[in-house]
Amino acid sequence: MTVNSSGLYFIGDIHGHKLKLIHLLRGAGLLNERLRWSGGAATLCFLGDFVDRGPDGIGVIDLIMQLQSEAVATGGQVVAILGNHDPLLLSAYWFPEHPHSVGKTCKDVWLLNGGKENDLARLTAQHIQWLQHLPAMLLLHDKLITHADALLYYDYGATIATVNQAIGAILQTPDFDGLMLLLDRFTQRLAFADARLDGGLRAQQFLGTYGGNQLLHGHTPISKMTGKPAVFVTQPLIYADGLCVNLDAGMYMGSEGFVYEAKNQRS
Ligand SMILES: [Mn+2]
Repeated sequence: MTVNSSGLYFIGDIHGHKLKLIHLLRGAGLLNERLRWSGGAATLCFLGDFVDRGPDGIGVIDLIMQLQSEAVATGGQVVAILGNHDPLLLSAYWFPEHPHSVGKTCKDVWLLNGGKENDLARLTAQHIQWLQHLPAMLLLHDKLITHADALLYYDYGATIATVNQAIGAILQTPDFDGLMLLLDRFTQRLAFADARLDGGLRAQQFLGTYGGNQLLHGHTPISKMTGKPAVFVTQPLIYADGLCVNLDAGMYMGSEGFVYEAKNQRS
């Protein structure tokens, strides 16, 4: 596939599946055979959840960091936002033995959620700093980007800048209680789902608060919304009267994933 040099591309939750990621990027023309950025001036956005469940979360982060610096050189841009598994890994790194809930430490909870010892062992100061500075939400052209299909962002502010500042402060401190509360709030999902009577209205209000004409998110594997097994999920799920786009293919559940090219809807 030839890359659209002014294109806007998205990839959802990768969860350590680096080989699938390479395959996706190669297929979209965003990565060449030497595994270097070939996206020219295109924009590529990752929706968080780089680690846990799959085999090589640190490898995924390394590749994204590499693409970020290479893309700049050709006028492109690679951006990434914070998932919930990314701060979950940090909680296991900073507070491994700290009690989380009855009889469980932070590290226990991370392991129960697919944490990989191999990722924890390879986590460097550079990775930590990168994770600590990921924005929780972004506006790219006319698209609002979050990891989660959840209202938790309201708890941190009414603008993108205040939300990113508040969540960034928790990770940069790091603030144990704030981190536990953030991870707890990140268990929310399906806030805008068609299964809810008020899903569309909530999506409208969410976009009204933060901006953008469509919300692109990950976090909830599409198969959990449609019942279709993840191995058959090859495209995004557009729902809530077209206001929401779910980009979580469920790569850890067996999907090969997909690259989504957003069309600008400027009128
Ligand atoms: Mn996820």
